Amino acid sequence: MMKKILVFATNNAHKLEEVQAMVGDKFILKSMADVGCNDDIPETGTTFEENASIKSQYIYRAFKIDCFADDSGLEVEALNGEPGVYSARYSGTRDSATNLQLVLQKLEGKPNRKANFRTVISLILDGEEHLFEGAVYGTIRTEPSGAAGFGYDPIFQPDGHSQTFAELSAEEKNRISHRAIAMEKMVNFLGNGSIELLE
Ligand code: ITT
Repeated sequence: MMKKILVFATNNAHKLEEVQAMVGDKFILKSMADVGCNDDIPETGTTFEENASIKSQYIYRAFKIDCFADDSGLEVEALNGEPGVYSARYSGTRDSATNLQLVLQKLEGKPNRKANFRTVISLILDGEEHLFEGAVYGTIRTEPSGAAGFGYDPIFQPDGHSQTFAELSAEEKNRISHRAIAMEKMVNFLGNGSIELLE
């Protein structure tokens, strides 16, 4: 019995850390750097599905290795789903504090503060693609709060909780997040990681 080796096609160290904590020792997870890839893959799609697919296909084409990618973001109802696929660079920069301030600014005076995080994972296993999705619903606070997590975590309060994602512990966020839901689907699909390999 050998453990499955999967490359996680991300340049986001926070995502890698979260996903590593979720899979534990079920798989051997490799980063792009581990396989010698430092490319910033251009995300030219207009949906999470397309972008997740672009990232995983890029790694598969280059390295012919089983891999997955996550494309994710925050969708705010009163902003017609923005920042959505543009979450990483909403304000034109990658600076999270600037990006979340822009969301707060655009929501000023709007009573509807409903939002959700969404992740789509594209897994390429033996050359075949499989998609997994996860979403978590909540509201946007009026001010950022908390220092854990990354991105828009300080302004997102998941339903059923009184703290933002950035105020919850990593363990708690990783139990309920959009990424946790999508990852659980992928892990179940992979049979909890104990895959028999012939070599
Ligand atoms: P890779 O493409 O290299 O994986 P990225 O940061 O560019 O890294 P995305 O294209 O998927 O990732 O953009 C996701 C952005 O959405 C991310 O930069 C955050 O701003 C936001 N985001 C995604 N998941 C989040 C989470 O769990 N908490 C807070 N913000 C999140």
